[in-house]
Amino acid sequence: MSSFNTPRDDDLFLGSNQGLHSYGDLNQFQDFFLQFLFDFDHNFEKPVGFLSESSDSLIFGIAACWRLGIPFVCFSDKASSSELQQQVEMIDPGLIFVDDERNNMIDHPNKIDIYQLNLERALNIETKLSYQAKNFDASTEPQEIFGYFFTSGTSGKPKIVPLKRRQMIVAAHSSAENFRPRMNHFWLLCLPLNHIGGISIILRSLLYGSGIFRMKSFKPDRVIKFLSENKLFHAASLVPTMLKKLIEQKGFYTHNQFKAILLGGGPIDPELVKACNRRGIPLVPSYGMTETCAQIAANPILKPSGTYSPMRSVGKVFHGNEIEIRDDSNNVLGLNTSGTIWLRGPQVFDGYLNEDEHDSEEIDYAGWFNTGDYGYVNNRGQLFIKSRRSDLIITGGENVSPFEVESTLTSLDEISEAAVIGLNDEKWGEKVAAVVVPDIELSISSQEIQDKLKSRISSFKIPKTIVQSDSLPRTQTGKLQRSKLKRLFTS
Ligand code: S0N
Ligand code: AMP
Ligand code: MG
Ligand code: MG
Repeated sequence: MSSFNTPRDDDLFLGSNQGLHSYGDLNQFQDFFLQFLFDFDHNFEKPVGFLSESSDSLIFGIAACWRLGIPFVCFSDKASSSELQQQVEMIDPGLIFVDDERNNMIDHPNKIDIYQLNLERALNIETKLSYQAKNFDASTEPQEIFGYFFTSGTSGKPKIVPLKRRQMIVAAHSSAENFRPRMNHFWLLCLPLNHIGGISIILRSLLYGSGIFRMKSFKPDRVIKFLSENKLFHAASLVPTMLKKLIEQKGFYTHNQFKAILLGGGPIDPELVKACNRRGIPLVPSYGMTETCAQIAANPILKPSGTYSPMRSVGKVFHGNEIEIRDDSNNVLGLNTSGTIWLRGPQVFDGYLNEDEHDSEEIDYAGWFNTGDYGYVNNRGQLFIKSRRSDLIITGGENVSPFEVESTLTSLDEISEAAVIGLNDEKWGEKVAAVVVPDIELSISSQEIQDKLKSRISSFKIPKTIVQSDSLPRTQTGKLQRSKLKRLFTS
């Protein structure tokens, strides 16, 4: 295992409303976990799967996988049964650890083994390692892949991003230049654990021997209570929707309560940055994505007293990684000129799973990755994000493919055509909205449509606004004119 700091057994690893756990507990759990995998004949060629709400057991499981060099995959606890089915079939894990609530959610043709992971039970058992487990040498031969992550492609079908250990280590190191995690100090983890933003918090802690404080879900009043009671709070990773909610609360942030908030996962409203600046809240606005192991560009900690206030920039791309801004013909553009953002370097993934490197649409022959985002770099090397080129919707930090929602809508008998877009929204940044053409003979209300979608797709993908129309705006050749859809919501 690569580590920048080696924690002692009594250093704190994880806190939550269930109590505190030390690195010694993690050592003990790791033995239990490994022996469990051997006892149940896990095929180490396949990843270990997790399907659970955020819990101490889940964090220990992920941490053990990292330390043992075993690849894992975390399924979203918000996924519908059919979404899960598709994802499990795509990735084919060796076994899946589930929580109580999700015990019966997976039905797989190859009959994957399902187990419940119970941290407390594991910590109360003394594990005797078998000969095989003792000789499982994680420190010298970890697998190259650290984990697999689902990301919503614009086309509708999710894509799988395999991230490597060496890429994650570089990413953790880049982040540490800003945050310098410390032993026995906590990083607040209230992001879900199926995305890289949440997983990165665990990784940074393991590498720096620092602690995590876990909240099952994001509740602003609980964050404030935690802050007021805890002097060892170090940092938090939040998406803009969360931070907006937090600063609306009374009593959030008194001087020097923490080092900074890492803000990412979607477009950052400059007004939000200004509001934090005014109130003295130290912030690190960042830019990153699954494919770059989380943040790949970030500002230095923005303090109101500092002279550095590039309100709209997401900062400079981290050392060792390269950026190019290109036009539609792939010509590299100069400074201050907007175009598509391409990235390359030690934090950038090598390609989607099961995608032939020779006909990858996103990665070119020289290893450059097309982010699909649009922006420019100024004379000082600071990156500015202007928009996304594709139709992907980012709502509250979750990505939604309009095509996936459209095909789910038209799969209903009552709907013959559908078009889905993102509308600007105070709370979510963007919210999912749909125009539907109902079947001539069947009628259905917006509420009924939303209800019918609930069992089919994750709730954040369900359109919050639905208008019904006789037809969709199309060109003469029948192509949908997305740019004309927004009007239908204002009239
Ligand atoms: C924002 C969150 C917490 C909102 O969820 P919550 O609290 O459940 O919402 P409610 O207000 O209680 O729900 C009301 C209704 O809204 C639906 N809903 C829930 N979430 C969304 C959403 N995102 N968009 C639209 N609607 C949503 C609910 O279902 C409910 O509906 P009904 O009442 O009908 O049931 C939650 O969405 C959340 O946790 N979001 C964050 C997701 C995330 O982790 N995003 C980041 C992904 N990107 C990355 O990981 C790469 C970038 C990155 O690494 C990073 C990101 C952030 C910070 C740091 C980094 C880093 O670089 O390290
Ligand atoms: P994901 O891989 O799901 O995390 O999505 C990453 C996408 O979020 C990026 O490709 C961007 O489109 C968007 N994004 C992340 N950070 C920012 C930011 N600071 N400003 C604008 N868009 C962002
Ligand atoms: Mg993505
Ligand atoms: Mg239909």
